[in-house]
Order: sequence, then C-alpha cells, then structure tokens
Amino acid sequence: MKNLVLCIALLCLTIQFSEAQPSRYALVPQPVRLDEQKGDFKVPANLVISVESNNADVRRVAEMLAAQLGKATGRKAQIKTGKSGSIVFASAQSPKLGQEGYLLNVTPRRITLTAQQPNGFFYAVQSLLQLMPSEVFGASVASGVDWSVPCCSIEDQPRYGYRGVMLDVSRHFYPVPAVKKVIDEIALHKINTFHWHLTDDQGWRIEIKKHPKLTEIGSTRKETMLGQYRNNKYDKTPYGGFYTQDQIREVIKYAQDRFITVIPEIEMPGHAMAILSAYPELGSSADKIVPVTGTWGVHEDVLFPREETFQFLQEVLTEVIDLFPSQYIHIGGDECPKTQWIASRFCQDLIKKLGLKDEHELQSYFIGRIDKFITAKGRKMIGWDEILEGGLSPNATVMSWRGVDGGIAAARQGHDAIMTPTTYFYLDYYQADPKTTPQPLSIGGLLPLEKTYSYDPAPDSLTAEQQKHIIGVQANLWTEYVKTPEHVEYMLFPRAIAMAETGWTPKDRKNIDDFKRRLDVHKKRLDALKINYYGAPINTDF
Ligand code: TNX
Repeated sequence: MKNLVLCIALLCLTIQFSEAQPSRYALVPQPVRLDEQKGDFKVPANLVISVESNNADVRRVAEMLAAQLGKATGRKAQIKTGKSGSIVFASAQSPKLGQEGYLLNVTPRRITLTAQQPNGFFYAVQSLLQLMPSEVFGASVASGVDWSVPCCSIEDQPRYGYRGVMLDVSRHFYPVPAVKKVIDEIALHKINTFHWHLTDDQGWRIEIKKHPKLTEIGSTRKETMLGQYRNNKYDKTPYGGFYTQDQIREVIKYAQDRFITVIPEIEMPGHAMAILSAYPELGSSADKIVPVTGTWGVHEDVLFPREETFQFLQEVLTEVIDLFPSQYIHIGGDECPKTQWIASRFCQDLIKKLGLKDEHELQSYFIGRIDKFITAKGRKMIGWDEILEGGLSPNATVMSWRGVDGGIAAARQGHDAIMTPTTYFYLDYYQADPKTTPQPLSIGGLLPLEKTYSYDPAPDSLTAEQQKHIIGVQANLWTEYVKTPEHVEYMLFPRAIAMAETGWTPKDRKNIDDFKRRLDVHKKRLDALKINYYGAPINTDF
C-alpha cells in the first residue's frame, strides 16, 4: 500500500514536471523516431562543417547550411573535407535510409548528419535548423540569441515518395521570384514536388517557340470576373503574363537545388479556351471566336480530337518535355464538357469509325493517344481522375481530386495514384467559417487545418499490394480569387504543412494536438522567414 501511494505520488510529480517543461523539440513534419537527450551543442565561434563525400550536391547542401548559419549568427562557418568538424556530413551505405532518409545525431561535442543521398542530407539540414532558435531563419544577424541545439538522435524517412503542392498560375499569374519563394517554403517542409498548373481557360503561361500565338494571344484576357462565380461583375483591365523558356529553366534549376521536382501541367481537352483563342481551328470550328475567358468555372469550348490537334499538342509537349526533366507530365483531363462533341458530325463519325460506345470513350481515346506519345518519349502521364471515365489508358497515373474513389479505382486496376481530395487538400477553400471569421473571398467550401490534418491516404478497402499504388499526397491551390503572392502564402500555410506531415510521418506518429503544439513554435520560424500564413502577425492586407 505504501509503495502504491509512493508510486502514485511519483507519477503525479512526473506528469507535473513534464507539463511544466515545454518540449525542446518541435519538428514539422514529425520524424519517424526522435530520442530526446540531455545537454546541448553550442554553436562555436569558429565553426567547421566537414563533408565526407565528394558529391557536389552534398557539398552544396553543406554550403546552404553554412550560409544560413552565417547569415543569422554572424559566425562564419568553414567547410572542409573529412570528418573532423563539429558538424559532420557523414556518408552512409545503408539501403535502409533510402533515397530521402537520414540520421541526425546531436551531442554536446558534435552534430552528425548521415544519409545515403544528397536529398537525405537536405532533409537532415531542414531538421537541424528546426532544432535551433527560430532566429536562424532570419535574413540578418540576430543578436542576444543562445545558439544552442538540444541533444537528440533522429532517424527519419518519408512515408510516401510523392509529396506535392500544386499552384495554379493561369487564373492569376505570379512572377518568378514569387514562384521561387513558394519553392523555398515547401522545401522547408520536406515536400518534394511542385506541380505547376501552367495552362487553363483564363490564360496560357508558358512560352512555346513553335506556336507563339499561345502566349501572344493566349496569355492575356480582356477582363477578370470579380467575386463569386458568374456574378457578372468584371474588372475590365486586361490581365496577363507568362514565363519565357529561360525563366522556366531557371525555376526548374532552383527547385532541383532544393530537391524538388517540377511537374508541368498542360490542360487538355477541356480548360483549353486560351489555346482556342489563338488557334480556334483546334476546337469546334476555325470560325468560332473564343476569348481567353475572364469567367471562372467549366466552359464548353474544348479541343477536338482531330489529327491537327494531336499534331499541335505533340509539338507543344515536345518542347515541354525538353524543358522539364520530370518523370511525370500532367495533361489535365478534368472537367471536359462533351456538349460540342455530341453536337458535332465529325465527333459522332469518329466514335463510329473507332468502334467506341460514346463521347466518354472518345475522351479516353484522346488521352490514350497523348499517353502513347508521352510514354514513347520515356515519360509518364498523370491526369485528373476524370481520365478513368471511358477506360484508363495503359500507363496513366491518376490524381484523385473528386474525393478518394478515383485513386482507389486506379489502384485496384494496378495504376499508381496520388491523393488530392477536395475535402482535405483543396487549399483554395476557406480556413474558417467566413460568417464568424472574416477572410478574403474564397471558393465555397470550408477546410480548416484540423480537417486537412485528419486525412489518411491509405484506404482500408485496398489490399497491401494495392496500397503500394498510392504513391503520395498533394495539396492544390487554385487561384481564381488569389491575386497576389502574399495571398498565395496565406492560403497555403499552415495547411500545406498538415499535408506535408501526412505525406511524411507514419500514421501512428501523427497527433493533432501535438502537431498544433509544434506548429505554434514553427510559426516563429515562418515569421522569421516573413511568410504570410493564415493568422500571421504581419500585414495580411492584400
Ligand atoms: C475544380 S480540380 C477544378 C479547377 C478549379 C477548382 C476550384 C480540377 C481538376 N478542376 O479548375 O479551379 O475546382 O476549386
């Protein structure tokens, strides 16, 4: 009995003690394993970072760390080859760590980062910076800061190999520096894919040398709808912009340096009014005048499955493939109304000639031709889940957005799928109820942080073998109402961080309360980086 009382007393004391002691560790995403240890590593005045490997990318990651530490602490770090420094980049031959995994060991005497691949070192550095005072993320020297790192041992690697963010630059256009800032911001959270939605009804944003009218005509609209869908209020100022091929290359390189793959999206056969404004002969009729529309929503002017259209798209895709080294090329495939195809003698004859059942199978035929072309070029095609309708083409990967069913169906058919369901990952939705919490105008739905965080991408209905086809997750930012880079940040963060943790952290290590605790600390880092997240103390007037 005495012992029991003692035990309970001790337990109470422990609980009190652990509550009184705020955790010294607040990493996002949460690593697979983190052993907290006593003591600290104090960043010395003369810091030596040593790198075991001769790999140029690993050395570049070490330089990035040195630059960041130098900028914030004012202490210049030297980089040396070998193992003698107080921060060591040690190479491992452990297949267990995989392409992106790493170990991070902090003792009072030394910090050791271990990885197999440059990516792993990059992620180890992201974790290390998050162990430091938030001022380490600042742009200038912070004074009066205790530059110490709490001791620990971390073993980490991602749950999913695909962790993406999509940015729509068609509805609103953001200049290159803004795109690079988004890339920096997602890299910080160990996101490894930037899906660039470059074309849509409201503007074509990528220079194509062979078809210059795409940008000469297709990149500018005469007006922009204001407010809600089809409320008939317009800003009559012309709006436009596009990226030159040099700028595209610059962004790809910038992302590569941060271990982010850029996937281009070229929309077809729907969401194609910008193409048709320049080349109407690819649609219902060469005589039809199609504007680069300033109205949001789904439009009936779509590409027609003519040989000329395939020729044109292949020429466009050839330039796109030359620019983008990504394994995947996204071809859209969503929201393609069939009204014009149904009314067209040409399409009806083609359906008969090809022995197809209906216009859905005709869309499948369309996508199948493009799939063949992309596959022949040694790449893989991704499409939104509508590409399942009328039969999935042989090499397609499905991006499941209308819920999770598309992804599940694709996995059952042995195809890869990326989960990006509207109900959890549509970052154009409101972050709180606009009736009680004023926010800038958003597209209809409500998607608070907790909801995004609650999603688990592994559906119980799939077998273990089928689960392997779920290759990852992605958050999408459509930008009908998002006019400025500051507003982009406001919509992305913090929800993209909840998505990042879902893609990285094992399910049993996820916990919303703990995530929120870590996020509170993390927000100080976002402040130091001047990121205009939802709830940020800085100016949100955009
Ligand atoms: C649906 S998601 C779209 C976009 C819109 C978005 C608005 C998808 C493949 N298509 O064209 O911008 O809804 O939430």
